[in-house]
Amino acid sequence: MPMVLLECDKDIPERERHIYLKVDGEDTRDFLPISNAPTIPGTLSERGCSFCGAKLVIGGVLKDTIQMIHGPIGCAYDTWHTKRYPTDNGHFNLKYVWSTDMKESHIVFGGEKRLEKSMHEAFDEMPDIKRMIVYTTCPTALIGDDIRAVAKRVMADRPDVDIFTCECPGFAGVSQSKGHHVLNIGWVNEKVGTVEPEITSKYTINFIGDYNIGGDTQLLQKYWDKLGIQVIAHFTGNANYDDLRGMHRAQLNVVNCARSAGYIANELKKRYGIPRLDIDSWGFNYMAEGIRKVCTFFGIEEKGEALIAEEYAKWKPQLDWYKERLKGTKMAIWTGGPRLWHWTKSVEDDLGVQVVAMSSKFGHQEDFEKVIARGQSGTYYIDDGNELEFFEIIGLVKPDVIFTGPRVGELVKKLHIPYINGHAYHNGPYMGFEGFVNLARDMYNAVHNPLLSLAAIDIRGGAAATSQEAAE
Ligand code: CFM
Repeated sequence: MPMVLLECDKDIPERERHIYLKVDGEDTRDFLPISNAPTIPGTLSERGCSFCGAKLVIGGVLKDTIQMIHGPIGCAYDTWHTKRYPTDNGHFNLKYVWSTDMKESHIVFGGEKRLEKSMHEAFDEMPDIKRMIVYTTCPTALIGDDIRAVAKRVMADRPDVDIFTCECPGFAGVSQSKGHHVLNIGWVNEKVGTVEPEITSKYTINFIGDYNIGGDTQLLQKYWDKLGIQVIAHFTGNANYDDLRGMHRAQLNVVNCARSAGYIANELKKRYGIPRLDIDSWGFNYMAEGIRKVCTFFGIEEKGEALIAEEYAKWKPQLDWYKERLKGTKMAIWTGGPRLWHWTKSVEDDLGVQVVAMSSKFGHQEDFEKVIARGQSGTYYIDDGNELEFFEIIGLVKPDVIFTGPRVGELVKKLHIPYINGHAYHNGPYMGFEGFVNLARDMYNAVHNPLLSLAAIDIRGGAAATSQEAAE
């Protein structure tokens, strides 16, 4: 019985088709969980909305761009600075967000005038910033505000500005995954090819699907610099708007997050003939393999080997120190989707950690194919999990640490199980060699920190004094 109906799901038996327990000797192709499908009524999903997938995940990362959210104030606030993607210009993107703050009267009478006014106001207030992305949200899409027409008018009034419009309201798809798609395709349709980048190296790439979480992009940039490879555009970590307009000039697209940005890599291949090379940037084995693949493409293998040797000499002893102490740790990963397949084998190979349960909010079939192929038997693979299922799974597999977001993290804290922010990291970067040592350190600190077990002590009635004495 590879598909699992949990006790808590007995009233929503459809959930059985979304939860898989890998068993030895089965042909897993017969048992892929259903995914990228509408959330089942009765389950309290922790998915995000499509607008969030476009704004929070991809567009909002840009470091020189006004993010104008045409909608009620909550749409702006809830997709602002909740992720940590720093920039080298003082974190402009984390400091500011703009909203048209739609109220009932604008919904009734239309919000285009208000949007136009807000756009001018934003450019006036930030005279150094000349780039903007405008997003529709559910209400402004429903009333039919034409944000493209407004953007055209503003660009006609201000010839030095460039504006991209993203029409992806929250309801556009079953999850945030739809927002990735809309932004990818919109960008390649409208903006790629409109700026000619300056070429400074014989070897050029776009690095796609890396959002500089905790400084990932900046760490990997050191590797590209050492290899003499020019990154024309980072899609979109620490990136300028105009860098991304020059993506058509790269010789190779190197893709990390295939889920959120495989679309643009595929389009660049179709339209401009740029090959796509997928790599994993988390973990020693994977990072080395990724560097080797990129270097082989350009015929600079020796440079790659020298970089890998240098990084191993510097960081491998530290990794091994943690491996010695983390071996056998049981980990759960409950994030969006791709990090499941990026991480499950890398923590196993590099740190001796066993991943016992994985839940994906919005992964597609191809993500489950990858994660189940790379994951272990005896592990649960869940699509679009809900909180009750998480609690039940915890009881079944007893993880020592859970990589997830702050919302579910708060829940597991109540069970006195340590959680690590699997989206924004605790103390990143986590990519690359140095980054994976950081991940190991955070995991070690979480698993060995006595605070959570101390928090489990009921201090009413003098128990605190007793435990204090016991500790002495
Ligand atoms: Fe790609 Fe991402 Fe992820 Fe993702 Fe996300 Fe994310 Fe994620 Mo949170 S782009 S799909 S939509 S690797 S925000 S930086 S961590 S759920 S697994």
